[in-house]
Amino acid sequence: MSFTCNQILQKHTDIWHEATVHPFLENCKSGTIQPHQFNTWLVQDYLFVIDFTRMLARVLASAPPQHFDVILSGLAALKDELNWFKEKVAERQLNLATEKQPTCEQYCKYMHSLADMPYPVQATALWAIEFAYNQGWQLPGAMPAPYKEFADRWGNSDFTAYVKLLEQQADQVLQTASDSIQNQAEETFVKVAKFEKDFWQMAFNAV
Ligand code: HMH
Repeated sequence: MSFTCNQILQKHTDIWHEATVHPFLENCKSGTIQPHQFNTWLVQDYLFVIDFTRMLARVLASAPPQHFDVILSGLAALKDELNWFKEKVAERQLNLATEKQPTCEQYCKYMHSLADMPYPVQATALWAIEFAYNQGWQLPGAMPAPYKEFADRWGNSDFTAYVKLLEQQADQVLQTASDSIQNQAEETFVKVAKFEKDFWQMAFNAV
């Protein structure tokens, strides 16, 4: 029997809920997040996205050619996203020389380690990472300025469609993967969900 992404998700709805519903996002929605907390998240996420871009490049290198189109569209979107992050950081006069907090550091190392895993595991991780932000920013509903811009970036319908394509690609390769690879994909999903939960929490560790 083979798993699909949705079946993996249905086995782990508790941790997925924690990955996608968090006081950080609720406080953005209510406008009560403190600017320094938001800025802490912003800088850590910019540092994360730099390493995530490298991960996506490695996923491309492992992918079958039929999957290139979707992954290349993701890389093109990241070109725009990295420039946007740079603007947001400049507008807010944030210091990019900031070190990664331990959660961000561990998450980036984990993304690096995925390169040694079979492609179905990498495809599942990629879907889970993007789906966490898609749902996280979408579930609270319309956010006030200046957070609306952030919610729209990952909650918009084009991004939702991209995440759906990532799910289809992962499902396609999971279908013919060995039991052991499918189990690795499930473990990876749980690991990503835990990192995502902890990532939101970093905003509240501000100095
Ligand atoms: C922590 N997970 C984290 N940051 C992001 N920007 C995404 C996922 C989606 O790209």
